[in-house]
Amino acid sequence: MLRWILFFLLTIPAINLRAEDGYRVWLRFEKISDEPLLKNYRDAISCLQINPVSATLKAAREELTSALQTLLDKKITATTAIADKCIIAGTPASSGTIKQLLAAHNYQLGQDGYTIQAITLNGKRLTVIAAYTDIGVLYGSFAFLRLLQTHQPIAALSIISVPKIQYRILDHWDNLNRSVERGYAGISIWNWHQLPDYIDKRYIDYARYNASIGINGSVLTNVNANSLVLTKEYLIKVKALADVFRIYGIKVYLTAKFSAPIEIGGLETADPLDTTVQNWWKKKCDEIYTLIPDFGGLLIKANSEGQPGPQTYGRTHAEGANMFADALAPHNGIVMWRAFVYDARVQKKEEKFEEGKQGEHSETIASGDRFKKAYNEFKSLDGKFRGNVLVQVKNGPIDFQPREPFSPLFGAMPQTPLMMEFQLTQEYLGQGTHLVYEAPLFKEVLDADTYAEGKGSIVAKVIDGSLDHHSITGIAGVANIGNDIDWTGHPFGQANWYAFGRLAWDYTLSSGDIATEWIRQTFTNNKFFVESTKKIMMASREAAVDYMTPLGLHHIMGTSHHYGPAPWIDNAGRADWNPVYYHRADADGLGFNRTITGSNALAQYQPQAQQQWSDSNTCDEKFLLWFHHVSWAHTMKNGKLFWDELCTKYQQGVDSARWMQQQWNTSKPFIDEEQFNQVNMLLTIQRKEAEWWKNACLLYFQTFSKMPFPPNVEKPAKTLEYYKQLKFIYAPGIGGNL
Ligand code: BDP
Repeated sequence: MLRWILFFLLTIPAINLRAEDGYRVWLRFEKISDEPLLKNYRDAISCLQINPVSATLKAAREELTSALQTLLDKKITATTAIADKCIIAGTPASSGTIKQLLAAHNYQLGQDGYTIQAITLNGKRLTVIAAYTDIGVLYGSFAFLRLLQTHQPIAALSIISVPKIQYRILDHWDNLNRSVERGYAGISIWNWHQLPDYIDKRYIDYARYNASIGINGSVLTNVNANSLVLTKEYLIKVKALADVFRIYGIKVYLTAKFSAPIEIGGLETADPLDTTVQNWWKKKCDEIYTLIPDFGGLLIKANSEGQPGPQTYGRTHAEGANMFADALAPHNGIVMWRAFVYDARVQKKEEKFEEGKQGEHSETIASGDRFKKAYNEFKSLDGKFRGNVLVQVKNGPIDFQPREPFSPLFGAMPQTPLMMEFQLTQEYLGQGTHLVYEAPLFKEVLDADTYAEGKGSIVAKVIDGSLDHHSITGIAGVANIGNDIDWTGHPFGQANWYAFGRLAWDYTLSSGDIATEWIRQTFTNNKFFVESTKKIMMASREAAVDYMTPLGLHHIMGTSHHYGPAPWIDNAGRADWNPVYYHRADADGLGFNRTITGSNALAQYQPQAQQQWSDSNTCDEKFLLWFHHVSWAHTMKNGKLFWDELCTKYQQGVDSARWMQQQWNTSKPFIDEEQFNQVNMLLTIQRKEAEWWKNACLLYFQTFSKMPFPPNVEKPAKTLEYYKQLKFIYAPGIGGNL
């Protein structure tokens, strides 16, 4: 009997007992499935020489050793001597060979860059991963593993890679009670209660994953800040995280609440020009740096959505930011000062704006368009910020909508380093359940031409400092990470995290190539699967725009939780929280007139940039309703009536969502069943919600257009009243601070 059991156990094929749960994200390092390629890699790699003189180099060694072992299914020996077929990784300080090599070639690698070279030295075939810094070596090691995981040839490698942007940061909107504002993947991964003594393995994996895509900073807390994080009790916890992240080149940052000197410092004011306040922040920063010598700096949301700020004391954003800058400068810390502003003072004008008539170009209207707020408040402050301040600007003028024109600030503050803020978490893109690949959205903005210094002054060149010769540069992504087993809730949310890191490193990479890389590492290198999944990803953002907000519609989702369509809402707390404020549907037509006959927000752009949008007949139709109130009978470029085109776009969005699911169904044989099913269920939700968006929006807009649906558009399943009465009081994503 025992013999039979043994026989049975030994002969059953290796079964993957643990289903793929997504925890390992794109760093799975499964055995190379392509036999000839596996042989080829095995022939080329047999040992690893890396002198672990620092914790970071030790991490690089561990990463390479364990990944190579599983990828190649072969023991890789660590050597101190240089042998044939060795990978040699290190810096001039850790390796004599690398010192010679770098000296001979004079590679320009900067602080974070690396080179990977396949060379022959004294008759030995070697793969060299070299950098001037330890973190560069770690980045190079991950890049090399990426090549293997994506089945690339390695025999003739000659790569030099240097990041284009210096600060590549994830912003967590995580609260101290572990709720996550706009988070759809569980609660916060920071377990403040257990810190500092309990170091969750997830902290290490978080750092590894980020390092593998070049992210080098993490803002741990919500922009709607809680002063408590700046108390000693919490700073000790922050230090514990910093100690873990440091090894992987990740600096920690915190959000600072402007009123902290009052709330936790016992002062009576937080006025930035008051010396007691200034001294309080200086002491606070000294305290932070005593605990965390490489602390990154502070991110501040001020005078926006109820947050206190310098304007509370009659001071400017620059005066506020500079107070922090002065406190951080002795420690080489930076200030990230957000330009996402619309404060209470401005609100009164907005109320007047509601009373004003469209087309009446008065000062009230001019200042009432929320589109114009950031520019109006910041433009005049250009050149007034200290050298260690970055002004962090959201990609668009309103708020992370499925499609926005680029923020006009990007072409307007040449003397100030501007930092890009993207949102990875899908607050306005189907939240936790829609597959929306965001790289095309990021690229669309980065590639947009501001014309600030003539043609070719693209947003990316503003951000990377090359346009205006800035030496500090940054880009931030609002994280989509939570404590769900797969980190992002939706398995494809990981692609947005990945793409953000890759583009922060090199914005010239294409969305398609990044998708391909990610799919190969995350799922499989199977050609059919890769191509088919890439098609889904590449179509997904446009699909979401079409079924939610086509032709330049924006901000028409449910109030507060921002879930689902609610273009009819007109009773939210302030004018510019209401969808009706943004779409302006009436008997004549639809859209927000931001031309000279309306709010004239267009004037915030350079003349050449304005031109592409200023005339409703020539305007790029993707942005039509951002800038024009067009009549229902307006003739589109394809000759259709605007109303018919609007209906058709919504229908196309629904059709695309259906197509995405059909396409996904063809991939069933190629991946883990559980993962296949998981995505399939999510695609069902996405399809249903796409239909819901189309039906609700078209029925509502039809009450103004009074026109029939064109024949190609499916009749809505329910009545407008039905859609209007839907309530979602427990929709996810609303943080504890709201
Ligand atoms: C909006 C979010 C809100 C954030 C705010 C911000 O709805 O939760 O606090 O942006 O960026 O998109 O400050």
